[in-house]
Amino acid sequence: MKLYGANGGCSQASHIALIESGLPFTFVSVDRDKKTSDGRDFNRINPKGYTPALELEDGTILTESLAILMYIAEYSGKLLAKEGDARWRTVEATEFMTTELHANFRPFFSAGSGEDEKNKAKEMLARRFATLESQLGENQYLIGKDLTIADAYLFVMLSWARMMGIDVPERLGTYATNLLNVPSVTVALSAEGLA
Ligand SMILES: N[C@@H](CCC(=O)N[C@@H](CS)C(=O)NCC(=O)O)C(=O)O
Repeated sequence: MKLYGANGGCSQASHIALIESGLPFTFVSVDRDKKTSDGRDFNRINPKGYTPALELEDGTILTESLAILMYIAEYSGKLLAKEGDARWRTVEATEFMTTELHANFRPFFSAGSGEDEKNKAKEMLARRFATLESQLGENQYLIGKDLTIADAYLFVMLSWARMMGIDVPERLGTYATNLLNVPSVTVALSAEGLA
């Protein structure tokens, strides 16, 4: 498999998940001009134009973070409980992050956004992070005792918050710092030139 991703982008969650899964894959980075690190036009690979995109063994392309993360989990048997409450809580939390959390970072990545828009987004992010903090409680990982696809995504969202100078609840800050010691996270950051 091949993962197309942007260094430090939301695709990093899929990158961490792939490393953690142990499935064989190569990482191809995509720059702002939609050129891949091996010199191709990414828009021809994924006409949606955004990362992540996962090239499967049959050459087809799977897009959308939630689908990619679940695919990785399904094929590796890791990062997502096979059944029961933990499975659905993981999917619920990951969807919450790919939509409700991610969307509120958009003003910080868009050159045309004003302070008012950014402040509204900050307020919403604070509410979203508070929800996740209460879900985390005193636990090491968001759901259950093992790392899941939800943790991979939350790590990226917390990195973005740190990069944009957005405050996060203390327990989430500690959680993100602890995740920096997880080998799959370290390897992904290093491969993306962010170690
Ligand atoms: N719905 C997509 C959104 C992916 C997305 O927003 N990717 C961003 C990077 S975090 C991107 O590639 N943006 C560049 C663009 O849209 O041109 C998903 O959940 O995977």
